[in-house]
Amino acid sequence: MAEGPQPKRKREEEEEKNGGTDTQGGATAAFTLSDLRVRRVLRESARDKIVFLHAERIGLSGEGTDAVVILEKTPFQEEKIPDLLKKPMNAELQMHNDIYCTFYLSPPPELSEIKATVVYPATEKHIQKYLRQEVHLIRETWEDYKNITLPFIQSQSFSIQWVYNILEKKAEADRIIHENPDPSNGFVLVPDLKWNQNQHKCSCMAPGSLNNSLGSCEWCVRSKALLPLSVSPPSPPVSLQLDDLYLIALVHRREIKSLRDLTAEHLPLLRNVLQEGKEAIVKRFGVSGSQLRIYLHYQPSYQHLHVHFTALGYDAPGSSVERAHLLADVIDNLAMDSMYYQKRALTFPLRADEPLFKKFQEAGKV
Ligand code: M7G
Repeated sequence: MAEGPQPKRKREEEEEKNGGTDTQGGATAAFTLSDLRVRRVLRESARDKIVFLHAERIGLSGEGTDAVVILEKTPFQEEKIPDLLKKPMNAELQMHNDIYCTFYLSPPPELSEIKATVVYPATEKHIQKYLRQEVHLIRETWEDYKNITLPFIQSQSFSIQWVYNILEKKAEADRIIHENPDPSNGFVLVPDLKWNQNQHKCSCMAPGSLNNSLGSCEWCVRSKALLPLSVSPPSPPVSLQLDDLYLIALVHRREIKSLRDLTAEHLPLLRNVLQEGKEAIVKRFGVSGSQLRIYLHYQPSYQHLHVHFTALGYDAPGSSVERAHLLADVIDNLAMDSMYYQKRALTFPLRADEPLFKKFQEAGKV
């Protein structure tokens, strides 16, 4: 179970509400992974080869500051697979029976990458987000939204400073795939934090990539140059990891929190996200619109309207029926009835010890 909130966490929660302190307007103060000490495992999945850790960084005064560290074994890269068998390494035979045998390999570092995502400083809410817990489905009517959910998210939601940093080009500016700068109907499309995208090595280790005189592959150079959509970049080299392709469109408008705020007034914006998002992804990554799952979460963790774009073949976290709403369906629903999302009940999962779940319990709704 989670430990009780500490005074330090209280302070962090305040900072969270105010948009953060040292994270405002850009990157967090520099630190290295080795500065972090593991406190406990929050959750792990043998199937997904991922572990969520509650860690802390000890400051000069000896006081620890919480962090969440997510360690994830990265997907195989097709062109490196032959090396896995060829390169000298320990290959320990564990079992041999007739035509079946199992080996355990200890590959060299370049063939055994792990992606580490760090949230630092992390609030109690971040720690709770990743802690394994019992989950319940809530059926929220519009009245429940107004009386229970809305007051709660207005007082408690995650900081969305990272979103503003992207929109204002203070962070991740070099990762932007597409932007429509219109303040009402525009958005920014960037790779999501969850995409194991860092597989394509520039300068350029990718066999089959197009080396130019700078020693970087042509795809890399051209994609970094943020070519206008009218100019097609060459096909990505084989090393680009597209199986778990995951991008996110963040709208420029700041007052739209979630699906619940949408009306027909937002149709031009939503249609731009759907159309331009698909066009940008096919041009940049060669993945067509019919191979993309394009959806909104309800409830989102971050209350600033955003749309998820994932590879259809990728079983992305949060893409199941109790959380994902296809953007094309949302557009059709709003075109039929402008007040659709202010009328209907919406279902979403909540963890048993989330404060919002307790509010629904207190109101006798679960
Ligand atoms: P959500 O539906 O609000 O919540 O989606 P979820 O995290 O429970 O899915 C927010 C999305 O934004 C998620 O897919 C996150 O992985 C992604 N995301 C979160 N952060 C803090 C960042 C970030 O700093 N940069 C980028 N590029 N994506 C982020």
